[in-house]
Amino acid sequence: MPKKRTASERSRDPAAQEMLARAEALGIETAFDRADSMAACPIGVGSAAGLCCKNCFMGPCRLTKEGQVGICGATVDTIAARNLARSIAAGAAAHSDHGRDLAFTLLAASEGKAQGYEIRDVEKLLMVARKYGVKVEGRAKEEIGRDVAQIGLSMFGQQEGELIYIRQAPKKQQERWKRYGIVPRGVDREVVEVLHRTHMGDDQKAEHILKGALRCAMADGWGGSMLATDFSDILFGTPRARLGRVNLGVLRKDEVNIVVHGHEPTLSQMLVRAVQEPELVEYARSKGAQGINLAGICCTSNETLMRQGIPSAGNFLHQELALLTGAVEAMIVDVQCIMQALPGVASHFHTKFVTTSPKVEIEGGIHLEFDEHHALDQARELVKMAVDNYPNRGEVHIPGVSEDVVPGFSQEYINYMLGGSYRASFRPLNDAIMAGRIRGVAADVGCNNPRTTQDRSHEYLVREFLKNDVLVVQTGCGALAAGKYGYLLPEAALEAAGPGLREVCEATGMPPVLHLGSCVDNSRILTVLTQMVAEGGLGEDISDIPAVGLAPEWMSEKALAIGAYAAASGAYVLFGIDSPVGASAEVTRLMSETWERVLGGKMEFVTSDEEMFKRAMAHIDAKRVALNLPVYDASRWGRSGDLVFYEKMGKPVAVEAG
Ligand code: XCC
Ligand code: SF4
Repeated sequence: MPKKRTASERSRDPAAQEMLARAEALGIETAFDRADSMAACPIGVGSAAGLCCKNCFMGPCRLTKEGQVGICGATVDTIAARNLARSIAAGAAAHSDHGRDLAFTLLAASEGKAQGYEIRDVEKLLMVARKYGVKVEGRAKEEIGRDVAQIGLSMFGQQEGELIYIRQAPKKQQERWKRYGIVPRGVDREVVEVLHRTHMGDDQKAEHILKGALRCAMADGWGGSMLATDFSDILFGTPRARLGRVNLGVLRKDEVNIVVHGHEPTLSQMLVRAVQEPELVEYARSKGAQGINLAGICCTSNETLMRQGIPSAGNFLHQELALLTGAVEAMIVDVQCIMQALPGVASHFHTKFVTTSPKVEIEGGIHLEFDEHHALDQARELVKMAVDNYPNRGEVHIPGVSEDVVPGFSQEYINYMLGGSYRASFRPLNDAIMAGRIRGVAADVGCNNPRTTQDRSHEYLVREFLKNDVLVVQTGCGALAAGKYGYLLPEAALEAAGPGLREVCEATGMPPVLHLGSCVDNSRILTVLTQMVAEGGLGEDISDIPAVGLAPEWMSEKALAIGAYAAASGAYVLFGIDSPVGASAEVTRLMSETWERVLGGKMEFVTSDEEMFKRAMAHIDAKRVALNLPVYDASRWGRSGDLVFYEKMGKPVAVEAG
C-alpha cells in the first residue's frame, strides 16, 4: 500500500498545499489522494514489469517474462511500439480536432454566420493566406478568410501529397522526412492509418510502426496544431506581451468567479466579452457581488491569459483545488484534460459545473452545447447562470497566493521585441547564442502529474537552465507552473538568470522565460526554431541548434504526440516520470539512436530531474561544439556598471564565475 505523502511531497505550490489541507478538513478527495492510495499499474511503466496488449480479444495479453509473446505471437517490441503509436494518434487527433473546430469557426465568421466572431488580425490572415497560396490583392478580408478556412479544412481530408505547412520547415529537415517516409499526407488520414496499422494482425515491425506514428505526429505539429495556432491568431489576435496573474489567489472573494477550463479559445473568448458587458456587471451588483471575475485553468486559460490578460487560476492539478475554494460560481469546460472528478468536487459546494463541447459530456455536469452561430448569447446565458448562483455561496477560502506574469511571446512578437517595428528580426537572438551570452534554448512544456510533486520538476529545470544562461521557452501547464514562481517576469532575469542571459534580458526588457502559449502552440516553437535556422549562423536545420525540449511532468497522450513531432523535427526531447516503452529495449533504442541518425532528433524517458538536466546541458554544449561556437564561459558576461568602472580604474575586482 503506497503511503500518504506530505503536503510538500504532493505539491511545490503553497496555494495547492493550503487547499489540500482544506480538502482533508472537508473530507473531499482529490487526485492527489487517489495517486497516493492507488499505485500506477506497473505493467507498461519503466523497464521492469512487462507490457500489456489489449488490441484483440484473444488477449488482453500480459507479457511479463523474458521472451514471452502474445497469443498471436506479438513480441514486446511490437506491443510497445503499437501502444505508443496509438497514444500518439489519440494525442494528434485531440490537437487536430481542436484545429478543425477553429477552421469551422473561421469559416462561419468569414460568412458572417458566427455571432460575436470576426477576423481580428488581418495581418496574420494575410500571412497565412500567402502561405496557403490564397490570392489576397483587392479582396475583402472575409473572402480571404473563407478561402483560408476552406483550405484549412481540406487539410484534414487530404489524401495525397503533403501538408502545406511542411514547406515551412528548414529544407534539410524536409529532405530527411522524405527520405525516411514520414511526410504527412492529410491529418485525418495519418490518424486513421495508425489505428489501422495497429489493429491485430497488421503492422508488426517496431521501426515501421513507429514510422507511422511519426508521420501521424507530424500531421499534428506541422498540421492540425499549427493550423489551430494560426486560426486562433486570426480570430482572436496574435499574442503580444502583456501583464497577467497566475494562481488560485486570482479568485475574488467579493465577485462572481467564473472559471474556464480545457483547451479551446472559442467559447472562452465570448465569455471574455460577456463578463465585461455593463448589463451583466450591473446584474452581478444587483446580486450583491462587486463584479464578475473570469479566470482559467489549463490551456483555455493560456489562450485567454496571453490574449486578454485574463488571470489564470493555475495548471492541471489546480482544477479540483479551484473548486475547493468554494468561491467558484461556475466552472465551464470545453475539451481535454478535464478530470471526471470535477462534478463530484463541485457537488460539495454551490458551484455549477458546465460541459459545453458537443464531444464532451460528464455525468453530474450541466450540458449546454456550444454553437458558434450563437456563441455570444450562450456566453451571456452562462454568465447569467453564474451570477444567479452567487447568492448560494457558502463559506469561502481563497489562498492569498498569486504572481504577476508576462505571457504572449508569439514568434511575431519576439521579432518585434528584438528589433522594433522597423527592424523586426531574430538576429539579436541568434547573435546572443553564437556569442555564448545565451548558451542554448530549452523548451519546458507539458502537464502536471499527481504521481510526482506538482511543479517540482518544472521549477527545478527552469531554475537550473536560467542559472546556466539557457533561455527558456514554455507552453501549457509548464508555463503556468513557472509563472507561479515568478519566472515569467522581466525581473526574474535579475534574480535567476546567469550573467549572459541577464545581459540579453536587460537589453531587450524580456523575461528570461518566454510564455509561448497553450499546448497547440508548441507549433509556435517549431516556427521560432525554423526562423532561427533561416536567420543564419546556427546550422542548417533544427537539429543543429543548441536546443532541447522537455516534458518533465507529462501525463497526456497529446504530450507524446508533441514529443514525437518535436523529435521528428530535429529536437532532443526528454520526458520525465517514467517510460511507457521501457519494457522494450529495441523501441527505446529506435526512439533514441535511430531517430537521431535519420531525423536529427530523439526522444528519451528519464526518471530523475537531475539526469534530465545533465543530458540537456550536455546536448546543448555538444551542439555548440558542432557549430564551432565559442565554448560557453560565464565569466565573460555581466561585467556591467561598477565592475567595468573598477576595472578601468585599475582596482582589482574578483569576478565571480558561474
Ligand atoms: Fe493538459 Fe494543455 Fe498537459 Fe496541461 S499541458 S495537462 S495536456 S492542459 Ni499541454
Ligand atoms: Fe494478444 Fe496479439 Fe491480441 Fe495483442 S493482438 S491482445 S498480443 S493476441
